[in-house]
Amino acid sequence: MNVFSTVTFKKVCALTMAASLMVTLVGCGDAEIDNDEDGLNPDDYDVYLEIEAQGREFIVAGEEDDNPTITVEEGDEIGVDFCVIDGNHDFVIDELDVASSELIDACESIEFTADEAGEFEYYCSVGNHRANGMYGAFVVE
Ligand SMILES: [Cu+2]
Repeated sequence: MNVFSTVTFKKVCALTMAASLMVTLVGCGDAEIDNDEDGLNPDDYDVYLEIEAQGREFIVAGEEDDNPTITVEEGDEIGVDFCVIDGNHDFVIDELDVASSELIDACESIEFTADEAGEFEYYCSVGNHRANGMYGAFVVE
């Protein structure tokens, strides 16, 4: 059963790479994600993000730095495939009413609209993760 799930995830990942060009190998790692979801279709969103949580870092596909600043435009429809690789984490942006489940070795798809301009923070609300640096800027222009 796990093997089937893993294969399914990798197929989806490969299609996503072909479709978006935004995705780096970071998003398609060797992590054994127990992923029953197919993930989102990047074409359905103004901005599609593949984000992994690992240690105290958010790794955004296509970005060199960990916990990078993410910039979108007001009104953008945002799709996020969020996967927790290591530990237990979530993905939260208070001002935009975004809050994933707290996940362990799992993925969750998140959809929201950037309906308010400003400089916000995405972060992990688990334990003291945010205080230990698990956050980045989320800018809506
Ligand atoms: Cu965390």
